[in-house]
Amino acid sequence: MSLLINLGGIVLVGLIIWWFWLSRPGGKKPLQVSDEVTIVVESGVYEPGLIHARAGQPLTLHFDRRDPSPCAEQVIFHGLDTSEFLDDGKVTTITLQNPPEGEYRFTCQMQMYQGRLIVD
Ligand SMILES: [Cu+2]
Repeated sequence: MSLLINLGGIVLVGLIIWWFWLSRPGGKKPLQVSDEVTIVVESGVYEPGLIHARAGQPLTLHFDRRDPSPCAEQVIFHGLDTSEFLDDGKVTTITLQNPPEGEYRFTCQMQMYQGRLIVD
């Protein structure tokens, strides 16, 4: 009898683990590998703020600036020697040719807007 109860407990624990940690396809969404991403610049955040790309492949980023404040006017890719001015109310496309493997921050010039680019 106690064996059955123990087995039942193990099955229950397994179900709980599966439910909370394994059955979440949505939880990994920001880390989908992309070669083309549209990033909305609004209210102090880049959306999405985390981009996952493949090394050795060109990466095209469309920055859709919806924030008129001067804070949002520039995006800087730290460590990639790339920066660009973003026109208010427009989409600015930046193509990174063969970004090397690594993790890079991209920010506005005052670093209030913060994003991360993972290349591997
Ligand atoms: Cu700023």
